[in-house]
Amino acid sequence: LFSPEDFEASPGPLYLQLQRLISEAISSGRLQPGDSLPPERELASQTGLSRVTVRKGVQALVGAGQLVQRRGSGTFVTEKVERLEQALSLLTSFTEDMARRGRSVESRWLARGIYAPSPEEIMALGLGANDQVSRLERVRCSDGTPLAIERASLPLAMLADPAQVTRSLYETLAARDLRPVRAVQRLSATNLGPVDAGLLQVAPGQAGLRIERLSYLATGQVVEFTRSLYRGDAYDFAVELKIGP
Ligand code: 16G
Repeated sequence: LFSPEDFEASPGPLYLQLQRLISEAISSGRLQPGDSLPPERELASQTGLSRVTVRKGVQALVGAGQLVQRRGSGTFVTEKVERLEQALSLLTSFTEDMARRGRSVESRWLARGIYAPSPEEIMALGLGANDQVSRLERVRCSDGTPLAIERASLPLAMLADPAQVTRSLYETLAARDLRPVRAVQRLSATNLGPVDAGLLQVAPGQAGLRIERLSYLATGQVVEFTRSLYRGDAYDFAVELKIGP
């Protein structure tokens, strides 16, 4: 990809030069979205730079969102995601939304179990002092791209055994006539912190949408309290408005 001569002529700190060279290779198309970067050790021997300098240059590009690092598999040129238009007025599940688009669904589990509720969960779900909650935390991916982190909490009356949810929460609930029929959703903007950005494979600080959903049965009982972080670069939310009274 590079040679020591690329560095001899140019002024400035070496890691910045490497950062600029990789950036130029991306904008010229020599490195394509999704391409892997040679391993650190190989870049160091190609360029004659130390591994520490290579790491610094690569990290700067990871921080800027031009490269992504996947644990165990290496460093890649960031892929642009196709934006999805999502209707805000329909009470659908992630699985249904993706199926309607003919896209696959993959979920990476972060947590699935029964826990003592946090004060926020107690408030949202109207729990008593000794109640517990079922928690489902997943990175929701489609066609291999992580799109959202979802943290769903349900009273045990709605989901006594969280291990029953293997694919779709709404499918599991529907099988027991507990599918929500109404929900209140709140949206707000956020900059993704390093951990969440890592899970979504984007640069830390990138824009995200925080969505909170409280969903209910026809009886008024709360079914789920879900806090999600959606990638800001992957979604357009759309809603139809009607003239007021
Ligand atoms: C949606 C819902 C989430 C629900 C999930 C169930 C939003 C913001 N969130 O992603 O509240 O828990 O679907 O999906 O729309 P599943 O049935 O595929 O597990």
